[in-house]
Amino acid sequence: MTETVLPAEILDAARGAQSVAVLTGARVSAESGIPTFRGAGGLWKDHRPEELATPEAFAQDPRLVWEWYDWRRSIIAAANPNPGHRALAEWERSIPGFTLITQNIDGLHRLAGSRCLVELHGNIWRTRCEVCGGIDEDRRVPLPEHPPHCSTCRGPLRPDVVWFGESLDPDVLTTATEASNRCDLFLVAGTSGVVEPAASLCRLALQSGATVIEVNPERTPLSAIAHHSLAGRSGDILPRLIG
Ligand code: BJW
Ligand code: ZN
Repeated sequence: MTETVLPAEILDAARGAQSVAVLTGARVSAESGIPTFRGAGGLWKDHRPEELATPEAFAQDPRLVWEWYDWRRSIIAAANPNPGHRALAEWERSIPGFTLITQNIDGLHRLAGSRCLVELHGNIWRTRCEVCGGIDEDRRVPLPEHPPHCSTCRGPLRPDVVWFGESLDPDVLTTATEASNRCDLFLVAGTSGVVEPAASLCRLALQSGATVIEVNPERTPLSAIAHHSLAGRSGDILPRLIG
């Protein structure tokens, strides 16, 4: 495979940054074998992910939605962080101000060693009770029932993730917004840049004067506003950009 040559100007911007915010999306984890939301291989039993990741789908058929999440949990449980995840974890250790904002719910960034991490859309290993609101970590694969039930009040549990039409946790969004506003370099990798409010973090960083670098083999709505678009796979480009 031919490697994209990384221009010196971009390498200097990445290596000279003092305050960095990174936004990652599904494709950073796809290189660990995790199916993505959009594009090839996204279907599960003829269902489109966008139709399952909604409160309406869960209200209508909680068993179906839980079966989908259980299937994804089984894939994620067997997956390992890839060079893209590891490069970002290493970068965090060498930069004074670093925040990794991820749309991914799989926990692979933490497994790779990232600590200054904001999980915008929640985490697939947490459950939330529909009755008492209690949040718990539950790593059982498969789960014994669909839906599983709360150990405190026996109410039905849902995955502690953010579905379409639901608000993001305000504290999580504030942390992500502040990091995007104060960084001097904003790197966006492996996301289609169509889901809000995640995509707007990139615009915020731009308005605050940050240099924006995108890593994606395809063009996205963010390509037009980024200062630099690197066409390639995150597992290939990130280790060379940062290393
Ligand atoms: C590679 C590669 C390689 C290939 N290396 N790259 C403003 C305008 C219009 C609509 C809205 C708006 N504000 C809010 C909305 C509504 C909605 C929204 O954004 N809709 C759009 C689709 C239009 N947003 C919401 O509902 C959000 N809530 C909210 O804002 O509340 C207030 C509100 C509500 C309603 C109206 C107004 C305000 C919540 C969004 C929650 C998203 N949740 C999900 C599911 C999480 C749980 C789960 O996973 O089960 O999050 S949806 C799904 O999309 C998931 C992902 O995190 C997210 C983003 O996907 P991502 O990461 O971009 O993945 P892909 O697959 O789409 O893209 C991969 C990319 O990688 C591609 O570009 C490839 O080219 C590239 N690639 N190989 C690097 N090797
Ligand atoms: Zn409960």
